[in-house]
Amino acid sequence: MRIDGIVLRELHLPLVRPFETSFGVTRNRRILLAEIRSEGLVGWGECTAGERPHFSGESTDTAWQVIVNELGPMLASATVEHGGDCPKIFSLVRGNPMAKAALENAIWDLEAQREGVSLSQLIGGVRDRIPCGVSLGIQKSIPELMDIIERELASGYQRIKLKCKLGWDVEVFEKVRTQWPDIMLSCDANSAYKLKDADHLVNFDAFDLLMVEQPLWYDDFYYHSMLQKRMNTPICLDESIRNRRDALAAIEMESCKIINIKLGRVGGFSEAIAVHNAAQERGISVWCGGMLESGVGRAHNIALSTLENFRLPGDVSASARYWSEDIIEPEVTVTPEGEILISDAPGRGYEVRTDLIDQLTVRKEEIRAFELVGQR
Ligand code: OSB
Ligand code: MG
Repeated sequence: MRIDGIVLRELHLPLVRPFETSFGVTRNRRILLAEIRSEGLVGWGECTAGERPHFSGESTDTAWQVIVNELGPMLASATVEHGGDCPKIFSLVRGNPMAKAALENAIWDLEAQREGVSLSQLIGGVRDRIPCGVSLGIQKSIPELMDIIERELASGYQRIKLKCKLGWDVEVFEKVRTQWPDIMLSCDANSAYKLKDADHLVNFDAFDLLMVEQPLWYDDFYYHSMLQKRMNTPICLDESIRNRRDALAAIEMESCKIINIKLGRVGGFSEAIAVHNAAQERGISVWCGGMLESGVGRAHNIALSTLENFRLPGDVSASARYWSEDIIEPEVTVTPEGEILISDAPGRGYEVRTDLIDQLTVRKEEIRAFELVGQR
């Protein structure tokens, strides 16, 4: 495909309510969108880096720098036919998976449009609907959390995930389980605990949790495998899994029984599919995580979730849970059964509202091929 233009934008989008994890509170998102034009088509990708480098080493600002100065010019200077060509094109740049995914996923979107198929069909998706869960941040009080859970269950969501940390864990699980003995319940620590907390973590086993996500260090497999030997609750890894090799190591070491796949964290669709396949071949279920995405990233998460081994409800939920107005049309909605229905329109399946994006844009840069700026 001929690349006719790459534009990077930063948008400011306030969340409808703050989202608190063990590493901090997010109130406003700074979202990077990559727009790639090719032969009359437009592909979109979202960079899922956080505002601060707290979930991973990337942030909105590091990603902006790496896309504008490195990855964007590389892509604009390359011959590209498929989304799957991108990892090789970007291979000189180490790390920075969320920056890479923003561009790679826009190419996958373009490729699907060029082939006249949905992104789900292009990647070999097998579902016409996906099961949805919600990720609930740490709240001011347990009664406030209980009200939120009641509302989310009434909307149909199939699984409730509670963010947790020391002081917001067993007491909370206890109350929630007493009220709702049978719901699918899980928790996510975002690395809030250390191995010395193992005796405490073993108490989680009393609450029939579907999983505990990333209890220990963000870059660890070894201590998670030690912990898994002591706990019945399945460990799910999120932060630790950067690519297929990590998934293989974690599975081999029995560091986890479930893997959360995030497109940004693994660098885009190519690696996400590779992690999915590696896990499937070894009988390890996966599900699709979220990073408080706008509609563009959400559309990609939805397509990814249609692959066969996405067997558990993801953190992929309705636009209205995050935004007063999303930047896609239609917005993402969830059925009373807690499912998102998959569009079979070509590409990402949701129109991008360029007028609204223009209003929300705070910076914008047209990216040039290396030869045009006389670099390298
Ligand atoms: O660990 O899954 C996580 C949000 C930001 C950073 C990390 C995580 C999350 C979530 C939110 O859990 C999931 C969502 O997008 O709703
Ligand atoms: Mg997580």
